[in-house]
Amino acid sequence: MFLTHTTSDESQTPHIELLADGVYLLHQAADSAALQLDVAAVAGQAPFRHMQVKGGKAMSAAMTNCGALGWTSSPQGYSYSALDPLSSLPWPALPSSFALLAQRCAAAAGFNGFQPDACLINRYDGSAHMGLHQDRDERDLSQPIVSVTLGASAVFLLGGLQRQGTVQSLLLTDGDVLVWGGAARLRFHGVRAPQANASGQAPLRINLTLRKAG
Ligand code: MD6
Ligand code: FE
Repeated sequence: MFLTHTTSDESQTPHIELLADGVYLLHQAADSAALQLDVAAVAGQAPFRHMQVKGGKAMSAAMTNCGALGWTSSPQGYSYSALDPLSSLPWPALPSSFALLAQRCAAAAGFNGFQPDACLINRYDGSAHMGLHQDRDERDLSQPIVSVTLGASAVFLLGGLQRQGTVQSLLLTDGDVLVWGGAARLRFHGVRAPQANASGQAPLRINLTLRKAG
């Protein structure tokens, strides 16, 4: 059963849906066009790339980062780093549009004082997807993650605290924001390949995940 409530000021706090303990969906809370311009500027400095995982396979989603820290994967494992391994330069600065949106949405979900220092940007085209995983590389797991969908829709898979077990499906559409913390912080989750839209264009979905990593 979903609980919903709205506040008196829809422009400040969009319709917020409690999906599970610690999982909040803020429908259409993000200004997608503006954020996509900022994504393009970040990608101009730190290009999207397909990172490798242990064993050497490439992830199907292309990734880049902005903020003081960036999440990276390599055959050696996962880590946050201050420098982009492609350029050995710092990651591009976190756009203020990203930080403000994340703070506002986190606060709407009850996480006051969220100060993201990292934003992983995932880009899914064609058949790109992300398998079930936990986000556990951040130092302070009391801090939430704010996740933003831009562009094509995709089915998000919400599992439990164990990899095995039932998984709920949830459609995320352009501008939707998920706030993820508390009892949900270590839940397994993943995302299916993006869905084609009515115009028949090749689907392209961008996902921002804002974190307090350090
Ligand atoms: C995605 N999202 O939506 C992938 N992680 O493309 C994630 O992996 C994710 O949405 C942690 C918290 C929220 C998320
Ligand atoms: Fe994740």
